[in-house]
Amino acid sequence: MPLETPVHVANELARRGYNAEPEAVTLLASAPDPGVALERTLETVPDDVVKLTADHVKSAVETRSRSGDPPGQTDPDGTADSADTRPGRDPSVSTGTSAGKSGNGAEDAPVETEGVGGESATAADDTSGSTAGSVGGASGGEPERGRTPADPDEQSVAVEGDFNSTGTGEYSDFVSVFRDRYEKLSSQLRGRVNHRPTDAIESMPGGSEAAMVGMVSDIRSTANGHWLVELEDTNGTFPCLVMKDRDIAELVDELMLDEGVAVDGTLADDGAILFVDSMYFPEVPRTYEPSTADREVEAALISDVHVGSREFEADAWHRFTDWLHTADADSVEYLLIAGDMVEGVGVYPGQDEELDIVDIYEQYERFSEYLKEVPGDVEIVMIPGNHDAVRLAEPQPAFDEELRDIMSAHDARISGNPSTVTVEGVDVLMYHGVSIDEVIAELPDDKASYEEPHKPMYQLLKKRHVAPQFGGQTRLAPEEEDYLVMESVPDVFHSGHVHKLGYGKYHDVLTINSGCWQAQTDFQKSVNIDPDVAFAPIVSLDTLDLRIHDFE
Ligand code: D5M
Ligand code: FE
Ligand code: ZN
Repeated sequence: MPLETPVHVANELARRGYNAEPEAVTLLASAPDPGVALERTLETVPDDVVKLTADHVKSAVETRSRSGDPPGQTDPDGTADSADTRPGRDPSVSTGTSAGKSGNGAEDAPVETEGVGGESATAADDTSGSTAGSVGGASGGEPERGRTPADPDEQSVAVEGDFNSTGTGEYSDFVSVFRDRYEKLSSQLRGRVNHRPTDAIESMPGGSEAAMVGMVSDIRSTANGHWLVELEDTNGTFPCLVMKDRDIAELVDELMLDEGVAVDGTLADDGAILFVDSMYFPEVPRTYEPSTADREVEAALISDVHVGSREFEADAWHRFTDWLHTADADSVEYLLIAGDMVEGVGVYPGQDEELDIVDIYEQYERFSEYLKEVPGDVEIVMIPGNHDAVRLAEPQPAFDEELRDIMSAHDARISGNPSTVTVEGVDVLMYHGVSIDEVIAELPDDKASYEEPHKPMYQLLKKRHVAPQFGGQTRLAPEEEDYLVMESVPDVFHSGHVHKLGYGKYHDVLTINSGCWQAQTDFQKSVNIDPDVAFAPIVSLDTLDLRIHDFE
């Protein structure tokens, strides 16, 4: 078998029962004849060795090391990584000049970088000399150097989100999750207004100024075209009227049921209704300053791999993992996968016909094989999505023991959906993204659409909740606490699910929807979903800049 790429080499070694350091794989793949180098190495290593090191390879193969080269650098004949001849592209995402006022939330139009979607995503390759160019392998005289493994002492990753499910689905759980949501969101809104509980407002005289914090329990338009928004707190509900000719009427478009807001205004003469003057969302404070890493290090953010689907793009995946083995990916030390590892079974009607692997466990086994192609020094974190074999209702628990065992090869960190992953000081909120469909369905196109999948995520940030609405498309499981509230502001917000790539900044929070690794399925065709396939957004953790690689 030809061994021209690190992945081929790693696979061949695995087939023969060997594990290998990434550096060893790189050395072999970059040898003049990788096949010969591999044979020679295996002949010379002691019998008890199961993990090949770079030293094993070096002592077996004559490498013509050039002086000054970093360890692991050899003098390949330029055939390394030849599998991919298509350079990735680097749209050089700016740090995104975020704007957007919060306060009364009257407007929030952060100047985000363009979403890459539809046409632009498949536009001609960029030749502007971006770093991504080296994906394509040796281009000209300079031979390509392989990956230099990360120093584990410098890496740090902590994951929060593997909650303990106590919910039983009973009424009392709904009461407690509602109370907890109210507590958490009202504490975020408290500074904005001097609010009173609904029962206190009920006993205030007509004409008084009043403010309240509540969850939206109903939105109706009146006969005159005004908006009647009913807010609920832990004491009861109160009707609030937003007049159609006021600026704030536009905010009603952004409201979703069950989200928490604050309002202030004046009570009607009979005290039975509040005329709203201002409305506030929990929001990301305008003063928010994201944290960054202390060194040059990057994280690749992906999702929706969908292994097991006939449309899973294995070749693109190989190009991605091959690239991770190159010097261009030296600083990519983390890989965060935001759900839908596999295609699953029985997820939608007629799915059987699109399955390549029909057994769910086999799907995870295959996924695990693909994961092995990722260099061993890359720390992986993954959470489930709606195609994965965990309960559908959110928050979704982490994969169970059986699935963890299947996926144990790479020692990935496995957590629930959503989770906050702190990578070298940078908080990345990972949420698969099912509620994004709902935000898009409920809000006007300019606020949320599939073409700009980061914008509905802005709405979630503004509402400080990953899945505001109960009882809609997003299935929510009541737990003692509302784990779906964003109690703290993330530095990076990462989702997938809608299979569209888009990114931008919302009040300085880098927001990314990472696309997918599955070509359009017949089912998606029938519902008009045109996916962005095989992009890898790479975040620089020290600057929060982004480069996007295209492995299609
Ligand atoms: O979701 C991929 C995308 O497809 C996401 O935006 C939801 C959409 N989708 C999934 N199922 C349906 C149905 N039944 N109708 C309409 N749109 C749908 P994924 O989670 O990968 O399936
Ligand atoms: Fe998906
Ligand atoms: Zn999904």
